[in-house]
Amino acid sequence: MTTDTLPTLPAGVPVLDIDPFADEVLRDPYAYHARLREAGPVAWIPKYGIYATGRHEQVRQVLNDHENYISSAGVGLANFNKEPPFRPKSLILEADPPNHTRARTVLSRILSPRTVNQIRETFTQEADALFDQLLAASERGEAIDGIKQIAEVYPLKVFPDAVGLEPQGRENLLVYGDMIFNAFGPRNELLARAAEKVQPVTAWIMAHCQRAMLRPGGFGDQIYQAADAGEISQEEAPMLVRSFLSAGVDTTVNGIGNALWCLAQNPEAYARLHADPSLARQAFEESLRLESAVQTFFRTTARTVALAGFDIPADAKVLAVLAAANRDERQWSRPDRYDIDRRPTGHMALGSGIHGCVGQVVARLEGELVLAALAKRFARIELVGEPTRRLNNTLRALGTLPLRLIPA
Ligand code: 4IA
Repeated sequence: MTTDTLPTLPAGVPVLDIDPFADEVLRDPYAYHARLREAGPVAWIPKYGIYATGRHEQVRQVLNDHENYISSAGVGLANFNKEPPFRPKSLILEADPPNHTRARTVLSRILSPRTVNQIRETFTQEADALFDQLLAASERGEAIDGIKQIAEVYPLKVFPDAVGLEPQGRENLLVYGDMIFNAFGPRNELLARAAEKVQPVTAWIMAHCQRAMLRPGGFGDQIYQAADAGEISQEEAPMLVRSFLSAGVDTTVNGIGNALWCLAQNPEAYARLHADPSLARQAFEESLRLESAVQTFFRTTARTVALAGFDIPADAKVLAVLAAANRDERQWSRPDRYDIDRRPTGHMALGSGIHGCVGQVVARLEGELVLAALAKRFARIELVGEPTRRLNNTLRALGTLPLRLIPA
């Protein structure tokens, strides 16, 4: 029968006896994703007392129903109705309308398509400068690490520059991101190890959310301008800068790293991209679908809600496996294939609905420019060693990607 601690399991919901956050599952999640989709439109995971969904239709439904599936109780495993958040809640991610709407309005104006027109030239020059340098190294016959030397350096340069951060100390952003994305999962070893490193880093992050640390005119300063205009309060401004620093780096680092990995494993796709670098945007988009940097997100039910005919009780945690939806055979033909001629519209890698990635125009710009700069200079890219993984409760992340870039 029911207990006080475990949520009630509604009759008929298939049970999936697996730990989605175990090392071996995180290392190779796709067999688990297939089991989750096969189990049914929604499944119960006893280890954590949560529901999980991995089919495209239901993931989409959950993410597009923000009244029944709320974010203010946290978008990780922790239920903020029952335990305090590990850091003050994000004003945009961990919020529902109407509070969410105010924050979202400010951030979406700062990260608008108009902004992209303004930053595009600088972002392009930075990509060209990086790949000119990599071309010189390749001509000397040097192998490179695609993670350290491409996927990390580029976003760590262009995005904090645009936010208006000083150059020193940016490596803190990666440590902070690693912790935040682990903290959406359970309190396992991964989180414990990330949390060890984080105290001085959190202090650094919060200090750099202050207006005096932000270049006038940058994205960060524009948040303070919105506070000056009365759209948000002065206390909310540093918290929204924190959202830039939380969500804007690790995501694009791993998005770009995973795209490089897709291309390194698929020489025919790379050859097509090299022949026509205008495919860069599509190639990046398809890698978002196939190797989604943000693999999962939780929602919390606001009331009893019917999902695919099953009643999910109020205040239950529902795991939306974005990466499983992105390989659902009900939605995609040959879902496990990296096909840069596919138009993967409707993938869930950037979320969907009112919480869909607010920085997506900037994220896509970075991905496109990196792949285009690469494709223009190099005829082939070759894996010259086993890539290693950096396990994280939420992110699909490589630690190293040994590559040889062969000049055109
Ligand atoms: C925030 C989902 C992920 C990209 C994300 C992480 C942190 C925040 C927003 C989004 O701190 O607001």
